[in-house]
Amino acid sequence: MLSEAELPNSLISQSLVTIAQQFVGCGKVQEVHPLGSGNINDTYLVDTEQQPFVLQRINTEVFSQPHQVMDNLCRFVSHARERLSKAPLNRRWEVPTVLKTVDLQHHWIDPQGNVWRGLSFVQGTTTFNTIQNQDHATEIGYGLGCFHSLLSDLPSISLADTLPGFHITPNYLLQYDGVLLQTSAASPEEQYCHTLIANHRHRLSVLEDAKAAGYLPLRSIHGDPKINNILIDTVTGQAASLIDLDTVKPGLVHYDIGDCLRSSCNSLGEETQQWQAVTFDVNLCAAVLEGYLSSASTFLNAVEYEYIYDAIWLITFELGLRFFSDHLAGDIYFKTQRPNHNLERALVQFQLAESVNMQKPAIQKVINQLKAHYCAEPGWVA
Ligand code: GN1
Ligand code: MG
Repeated sequence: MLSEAELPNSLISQSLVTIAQQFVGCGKVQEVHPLGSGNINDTYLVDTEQQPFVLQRINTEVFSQPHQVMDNLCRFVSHARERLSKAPLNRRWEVPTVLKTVDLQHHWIDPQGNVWRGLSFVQGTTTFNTIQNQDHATEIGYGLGCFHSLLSDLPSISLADTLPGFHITPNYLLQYDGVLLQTSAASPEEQYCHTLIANHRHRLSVLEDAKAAGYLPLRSIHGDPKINNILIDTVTGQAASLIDLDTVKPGLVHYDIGDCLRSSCNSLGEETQQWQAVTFDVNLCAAVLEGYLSSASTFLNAVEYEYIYDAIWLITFELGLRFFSDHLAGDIYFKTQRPNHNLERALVQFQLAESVNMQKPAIQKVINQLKAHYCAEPGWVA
């Protein structure tokens, strides 16, 4: 049988229409277009006679238990809906709907074993790969804070761990060490990455150590709240929803805070090829954190504030390490568009982490000021 890459485009879109039809029953699917720029799943927008919807093929190489991914997603959706119906927000906030198949299932398995799901498309919204301005930054932060706050009373134990090891930085270091044993001569850029990892490897367990010591609680988190997963209302400019809910599972809110800040405070974006020009913008960081805490201060405890700086540096560095290890391993995890793509992405994240490192006093000052304003509990020093 031909793989998808070998099929003519007309046949691919024909089979996508057939797959999409599983989620619309008697309504007719008109067209299916690729959507977004995800590195893991395949995502499409489906035009139908009625509402458009989002069709996704779950990457089962990454998510080996797709049923659990869907169970977590459904649990999140019903919990967030209930919260919003009991205590409505005074602004727009959308929780996507999981579409049922014609057989009333929350996913569909095609004859090749691919797992597909349908989700509602949130109308009147857009996303950005790079930050637009300070107001956008505040809304990005608010969106994450709102999401965390809706999940703050969903015990993390009620969600399955659908991606063991995700954001456990010491595990990524072990994987890097394993790949390193099998690699030969390094280019100057690769050598630069190796040196950075050697310089910082002693710092990579900071969040896991704090978790193991009981300082930081496991919560229900998003896992991947990067800038382009936060939908912005096209009229008001306000955050309206978080999408890409595969990694909703137990974790530290710090993974999310770090991921949100590393993706929104780098004005050149994570796909830039000018890695040496990448910097971390502290003013944007202040705006994102202000927006975040305006919603998240209701549940965030004093100790959690103490690890925000560490999270910003660590999750940035961690993504550099993940991209670099994948480059060394032959690009087996993240989708790539060109040779050395994962190396370029790694350099961007490592440069960003260096910029965070150099600006530690300024970033910590922002966090301290926000803590003084938002945190009611007494101080605590880690
Ligand atoms: C992956 O597929 P996408 O783009 O939503 C990755 C994230 C990374 C991100 C970097 C499950 O997310 O952790 O931060 O790429 N998701 C997974 O762009 O590994
Ligand atoms: Mg994702």
